[in-house]
Amino acid sequence: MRKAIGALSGGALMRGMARFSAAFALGLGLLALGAGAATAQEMVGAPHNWGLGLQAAGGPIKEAIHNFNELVFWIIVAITVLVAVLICLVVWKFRASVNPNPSKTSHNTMLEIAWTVVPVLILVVIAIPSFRLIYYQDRAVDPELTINVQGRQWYWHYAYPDSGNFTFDSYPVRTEELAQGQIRNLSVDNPLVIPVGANIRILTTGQDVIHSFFVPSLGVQRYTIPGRTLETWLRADRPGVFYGQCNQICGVNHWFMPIEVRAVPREEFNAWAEQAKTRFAQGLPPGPPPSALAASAEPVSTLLAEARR
Ligand SMILES: [Cu+2]
Repeated sequence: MRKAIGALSGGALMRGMARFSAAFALGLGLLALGAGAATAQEMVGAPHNWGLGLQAAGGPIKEAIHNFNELVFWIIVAITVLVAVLICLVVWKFRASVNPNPSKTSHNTMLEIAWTVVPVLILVVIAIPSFRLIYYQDRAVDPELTINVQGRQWYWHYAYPDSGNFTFDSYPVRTEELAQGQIRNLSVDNPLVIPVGANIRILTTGQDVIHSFFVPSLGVQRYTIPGRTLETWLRADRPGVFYGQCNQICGVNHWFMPIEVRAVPREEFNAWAEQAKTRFAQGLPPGPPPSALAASAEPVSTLLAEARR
């Protein structure tokens, strides 16, 4: 009888395990499917509630920033742990009850050399990748396209000298006019449209005061200074929408300068640039890229004309 029960429970166990592994395999399959869908989906580079750490990377510069951030983070953790352990050790080992006569030591040459040299070495370890990152961000290597970005009180002015030399202004969408999928104080009427995978040179200037072109998820930040042209570059490695803001206090409507970058497939970019060129000749704003229209059913804000008044 006991044998029969054993065989029965053994069989049940085998069946249970088979069921579990089937469910596990199904779960893995679904996960893989989900991941596939996620990569095919548009990325949204924006802050989110309860977010910790840096925004996700939409391109190579931000990935380099992530790597550098991780290095510095673990160095900070190691130093903090070391100092905390040393403090605890000293408090415990040299407490008054077991150490009634305190030491009168005031110098220790070897120790002093060590606590000078070790921090210098740590700074060198941080400085090398830090400078490498600065120079990586500084210049575009073989850019396919140049976009001029001008900060103005209080909106952005973009020019595409390589794609038909059209220009347009970019203003935030009002809260009451937000379409589905748009973000308050971040979505704009005329986004900066770029082709996915292209190295894009960004040249910044300021018209009136110092502004700053800042898109965290693409790892871009450059001041826009009147009378001066600064260079940087960006690349989006997947389609998506990447938000930023002017991050230089530039006056009373500083908040009114969000940035929206839309990365679209190259053919779509070419079609959009062609359309923008034609519309520019007619005195019209460029209009959104087709994928942005598909994402929101409602027409794009008409804020531009109103904001100019
Ligand atoms: Cu500004």
